[in-house]
Amino acid sequence: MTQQPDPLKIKEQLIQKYPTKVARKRSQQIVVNKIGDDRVAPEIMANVRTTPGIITQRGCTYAGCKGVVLGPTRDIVNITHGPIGCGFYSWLTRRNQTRPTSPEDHNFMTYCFSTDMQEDQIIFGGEKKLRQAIQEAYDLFRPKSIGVFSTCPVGLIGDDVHAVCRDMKEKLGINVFGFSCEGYKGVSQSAGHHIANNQLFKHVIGRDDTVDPHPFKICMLGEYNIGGDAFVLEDILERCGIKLIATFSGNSTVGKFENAHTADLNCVMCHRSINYVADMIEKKYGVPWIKVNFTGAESTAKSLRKIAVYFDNAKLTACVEKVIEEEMKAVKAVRKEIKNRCEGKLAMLFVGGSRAHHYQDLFNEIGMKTIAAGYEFAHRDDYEGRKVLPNVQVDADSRNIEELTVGPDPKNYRPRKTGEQLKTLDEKGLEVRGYEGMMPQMDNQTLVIDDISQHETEMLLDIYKPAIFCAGIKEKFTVQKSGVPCLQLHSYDYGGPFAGFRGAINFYKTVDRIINTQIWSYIKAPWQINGKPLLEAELVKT
Ligand code: CFM
Repeated sequence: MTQQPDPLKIKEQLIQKYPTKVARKRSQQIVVNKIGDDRVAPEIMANVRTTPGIITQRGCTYAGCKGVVLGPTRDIVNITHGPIGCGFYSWLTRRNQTRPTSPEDHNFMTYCFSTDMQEDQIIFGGEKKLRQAIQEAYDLFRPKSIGVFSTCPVGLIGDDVHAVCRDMKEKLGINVFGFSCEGYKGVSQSAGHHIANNQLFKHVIGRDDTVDPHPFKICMLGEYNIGGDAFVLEDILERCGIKLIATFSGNSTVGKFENAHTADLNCVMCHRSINYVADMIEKKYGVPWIKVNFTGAESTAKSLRKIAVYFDNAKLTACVEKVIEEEMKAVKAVRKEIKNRCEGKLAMLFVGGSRAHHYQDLFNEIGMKTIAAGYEFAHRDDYEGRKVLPNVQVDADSRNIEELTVGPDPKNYRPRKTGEQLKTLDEKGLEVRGYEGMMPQMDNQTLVIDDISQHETEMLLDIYKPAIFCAGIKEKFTVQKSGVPCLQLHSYDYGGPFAGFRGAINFYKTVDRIINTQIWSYIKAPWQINGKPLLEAELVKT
């Protein structure tokens, strides 16, 4: 690998053109990584408002609530209460896949439901139209549950969606509940995750107490089945002999959420979007949670082993080891070949609130180095680890969002492990309720950038000329115009799955194809490279 430029100097370059106040703020969100022996990361500013005028990658609170957390659930009718512009996004374009188990199984994910608010409702209120929309959806589809999602104007005019939902729940006899997830409510989609978590906990989880007799029951939290990831994981877990009670919320149903509290362990994939549910289930029902990562073959093996250690059963452990051994054979064969072509190349990842971390494992596996990474909307704990939580300032965002007070359920609180047992598990490396965050796992002298701007993106591309840049559809084409391939880690560009062992193989091959194609050398026209035209005409006078 060639010598890299001094990251501190690059940081200065990135903020050079900003007005002083903006530069001061951005300089706290751009950090040169330095992890000491104590594994403590330098402090980064995160989860703060983007300065107006800066082109951000972020989305809105409604996107985080409706699109991310509830959207992937197939049997709930999700109604967007708002103008039709927001309604377009009630159509799930995020590539969450789902597989109904029978023809009777509901699947509403391909539909758009919107109240289509007009001027009339903005002036005189939209509650009546919302009531009609819920009734109409019920008459047409007979769903078991209906969710109502508030967009910005709903908050501005003050419609009481919760009161309407309460009435309609009583009238229709099905579960109807609302979300005050107006787009402006937080600084990003992260606020929407929290709101979604709260309402799922209040209105859904715990409604079905049926306990499956299976001895190894888990829930998967924060796996949204993008590009079929959840299908791969379901297959692995089944072969290992682990029972999946519910996934939040990929390839899942409201019925499964209702029963989630009966599992014996919660495995958290995406910490950012669903750690609240994990915490609340533990407090109310006594189910501990561990952080897992099924992105990367090694990480998948490690996560499966963590689950086996938790249940501490010889048969389960043997089964898990057998599956890992079988799968790793194919992984290693492909990896060896691809590593030859990818080793030492540079990657940058600026994605969401967990993938910028998780996908570094996959790049490591083929010998690529992550030189710069950052989240769009994660919080300090996702960067520096959960141990910073007591020191995280309650910011404007968090103050806006209700913090539920949860205590043990009088009937269903059953601690699955004693405090002593949890301590022993911790010592075995399970990190119960722990998440180390992205920075301690990155090399020193790499750049960690929160809420990266388009300007900074362009500068980074120019300075480092990485082999690959991972981001989303909004960034993709500007990145590629600079001659650097951009892999979308939100929707996988119609590729994937990338989870588990099979997904890892798929990812290695995808990256190999993207970065080793000749096409990136043709971005510039020949005359742009040589500085002079290929053909010259002369005026010939006769
Ligand atoms: Fe979690 Fe997600 Fe992500 Fe996220 Fe997202 Fe997503 Fe993402 Mo796009 S829940 S934080 S809000 S892993 S939609 S499935 S890919 S930004 S990194």
